[in-house]
Amino acid sequence: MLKFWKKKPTEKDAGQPAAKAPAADAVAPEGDEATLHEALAEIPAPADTRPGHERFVAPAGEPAAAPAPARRSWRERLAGNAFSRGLGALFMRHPKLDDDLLDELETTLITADVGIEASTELVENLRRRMHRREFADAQALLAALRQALVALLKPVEQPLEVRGKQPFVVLVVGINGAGKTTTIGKLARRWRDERRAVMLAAGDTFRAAAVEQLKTWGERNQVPVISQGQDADAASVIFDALQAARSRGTDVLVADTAGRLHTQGGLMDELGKIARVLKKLDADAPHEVLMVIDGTTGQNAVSQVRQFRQIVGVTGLVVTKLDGTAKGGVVFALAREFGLPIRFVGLGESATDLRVFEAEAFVDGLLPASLGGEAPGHD
Ligand SMILES: Nc1nc2c(ncn2[C@@H]2O[C@H](COP(=O)(O)OP(=O)(O)O)[C@@H](O)[C@H]2O)c(=O)[nH]1
Ligand SMILES: [Mg+2]
Repeated sequence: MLKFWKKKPTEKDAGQPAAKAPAADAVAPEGDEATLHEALAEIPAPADTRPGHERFVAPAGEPAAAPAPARRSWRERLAGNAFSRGLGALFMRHPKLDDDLLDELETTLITADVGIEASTELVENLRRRMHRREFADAQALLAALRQALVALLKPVEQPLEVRGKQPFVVLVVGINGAGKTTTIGKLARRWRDERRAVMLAAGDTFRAAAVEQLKTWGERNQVPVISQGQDADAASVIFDALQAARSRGTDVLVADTAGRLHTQGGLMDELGKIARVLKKLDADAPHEVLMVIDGTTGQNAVSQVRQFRQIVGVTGLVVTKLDGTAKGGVVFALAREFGLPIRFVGLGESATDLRVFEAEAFVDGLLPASLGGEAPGHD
């Protein structure tokens, strides 16, 4: 039944040499270290050119009055997704209810990154029900699949409430290129639109471009950005930012971090240090450790989360790049494996393309329109 699995290329996992931990003082967790290094090695080394330290604070002006463009629906955003294409084609090709259909369904789910265990579980459950003649036709089977997929995701549909602490500190982590800085920009826009006082901390000091990128988001949204330029100590930038946020009565502080190992110590060291210095000012900070995952990374996403959880206690996930041709199934694999709240999903590159995760809207966006049914209210 799983014969196809062996044929599936593991595009992202194969053939990458493991990166070496550069610093002797890096405290690497035993065992799984290589996996993290592999994940990190996938990311090309950034070109950093601009040393120098400066401090930049964008003016905390009035909220921008630009009208929000009409938001596209989840289904429009998720259109072209391998998941929906696969299922649409499958039921077109094979409308008859039989074991072959279920075998192919399993193939489709695994190909869409749902993960072997979750796919097998889902399909075997449907198979039992089919043999009990619970389904009159393929449509009924699809309805049951929809229900099962929603049930998998419901427990992780837990929105992030940035209340109860002032400032509420969100530490954003994840590998390079996952979409951290972009997500922070989108979050700044969202929370500012909710009339919260937001501040950003440019904690990815490894790359000059990363600091500039965050400043651009800050300027665009009139949100202050605390930075000390490239090569500054990330923990000191974030500590500084928390002090500034406290003195200015900021509601939410969002801190960016570097996504890879660098020469002055390991990623683990750096994240651990950031968490420690924050606790000097607020014993409960960070109040959310938000891990950003590129939704096109496939099953590698699962090992990334495992690694980051060991380094720093991840409390919520954001899955980006689910628009376009992403497979989307990794959301199910993550939900099943970790049960960590999925706070947001990225459905595009612009400021309003970050949605609070909704299990039903997501599943209906993935399923072919004729089968999933566009429930009203999924905007
Ligand atoms: N299509 C799409 N692209 C995204 C999304 N989120 C981020 N990106 C893009 O992914 C690339 C890397 O993002 P960036 O925020 O710099 O990643 P970082 O290294 O983790 O900070 C950029 O080109 C972003 O525009 C998303 O939800 N959809
Ligand atoms: Mg970045």
